[in-house]
Amino acid sequence: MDEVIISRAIIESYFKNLIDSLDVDVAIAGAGPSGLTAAYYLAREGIKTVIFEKQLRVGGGMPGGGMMFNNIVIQEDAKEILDEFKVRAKKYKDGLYIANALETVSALCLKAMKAGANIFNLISVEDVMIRESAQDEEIITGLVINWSAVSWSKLHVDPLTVRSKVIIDATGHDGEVCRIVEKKLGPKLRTPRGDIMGEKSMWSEKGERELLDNTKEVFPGLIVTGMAANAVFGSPRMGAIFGGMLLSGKRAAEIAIEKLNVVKVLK
Ligand code: 48H
Repeated sequence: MDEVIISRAIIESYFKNLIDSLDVDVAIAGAGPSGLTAAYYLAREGIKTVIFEKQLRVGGGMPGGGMMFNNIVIQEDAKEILDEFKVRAKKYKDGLYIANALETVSALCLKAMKAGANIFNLISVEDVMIRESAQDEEIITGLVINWSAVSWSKLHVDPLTVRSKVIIDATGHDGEVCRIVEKKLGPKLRTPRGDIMGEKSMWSEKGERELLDNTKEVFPGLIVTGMAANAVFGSPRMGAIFGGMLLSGKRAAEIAIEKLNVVKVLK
């Protein structure tokens, strides 16, 4: 057992994967529940999909459940997504199910990767790549990425770039990709004011209801999903009910597929 061969195996295979992910169909920022769900439904259709996750671990806010009690609540509408991921869920009351947060995150991650999505942890999205279309419309054509350790250590290190036909912002409460677009290009988001409207206080029913409408192309080439969608469009937070995140991730995948002109209906 040669330590150098172990090192070579890791480095060679990692960089082969990374190089393979420099030009993709869909690049997703954030491996929380919405990003992982989107990645699964895209990869399942043979669409080349990559996720860049800032943190060491995947799952975003899901492993924490509610106030660190690591169970999550899922409503009836999203139960079929749990079934698709083979997550065990117990009926709690009419229309509400309870599932283990860690089991759910593990299933989302495993199924997304087995479907063919690449996930890179410890890589942050710090900017986007912009081009002009034939109609002089600004369009996002890629993500600018860097090791998370660079920003955490406040180092001045230039980033690298990934080209993608469609980008999905699944960065949660902060809506980081949309925030970057707003900062660099001005108030040009497809919100009523053009800027980020800001997340509103807790109202589970309204937050979940508005989430699917908020999941949309918010700038040419950029789809927003999950908590980021509610933050961008000024809808409420909803606490530890996660059905909307799964449904929103699936919806983001459907929109991306429409944009990629692959005419397929997701089951
Ligand atoms: C790469 C990044 C970057 C970046 C952040 O927060 P998440 O879990 O997001 P969602 O929308 O899938 O799920 C939201 C849910 O977890 C939640 O917070 C709920 C339901 N809250 C309700 C309430 O009332 O509070 O995951 C986002 C992921 C995280 O893993 C981040 O580390 C990652 O995105 N991320 N990755 N580049 N610039 N910014």
